[in-house]
Amino acid sequence: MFCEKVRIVFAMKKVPYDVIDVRKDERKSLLEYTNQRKVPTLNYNGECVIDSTVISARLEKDYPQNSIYPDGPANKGLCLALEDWSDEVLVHANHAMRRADTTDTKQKAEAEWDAHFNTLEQMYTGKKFIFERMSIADISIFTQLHYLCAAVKYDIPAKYKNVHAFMENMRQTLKLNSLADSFDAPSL
Ligand SMILES: N[C@@H](CCC(=O)N[C@@H](CS)C(=O)NCC(=O)O)C(=O)O
Repeated sequence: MFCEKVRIVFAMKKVPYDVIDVRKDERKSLLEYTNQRKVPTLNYNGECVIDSTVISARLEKDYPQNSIYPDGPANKGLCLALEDWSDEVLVHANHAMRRADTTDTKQKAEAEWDAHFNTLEQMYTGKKFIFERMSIADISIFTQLHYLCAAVKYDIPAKYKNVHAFMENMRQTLKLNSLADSFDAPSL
């Protein structure tokens, strides 16, 4: 999900990049290059940049067109807080759902997601995006929900109409044929 988040930012900025799939050498090359195991890691013309939030901010600095942040410092702060909430809190709910292998753990994971769906349902009431245009907050939230649908294969309950409308809107904005597709468009 964090690599997908960064791929969307690259596409928005229309910046070309190469992908090195570190699964192929069990992350040996990644460990050698960065001394840590997490992806995404960006070799940015020789500069090592780790973490999707840091990579996104780094790209924004050099490529401010199609900004990933809303206008104004107050909304930018809120946007960064929501990005962090999605990356740190929704990801936990995804891991819980992915690992759930008993009725009890499945129920607990569903309850955790229900609380987040209720939050998101309110957040997206009458809105395509949280701020005036698609921001890194929407992208982070989308990548977590997309992973839940496409990888964990969990169907978001139909009663969360705003969440469904948001996903459909993001699918169209990102030019995905279906929500099961992964994002690999070179530019948006
Ligand atoms: N906060 C980081 C999270 C990155 C992360 O958790 N990456 C996972 C894959 S999605 C990973 O590489 N885990 C491997 C490990 O921790 O060994 C970000 O936004 O980039």
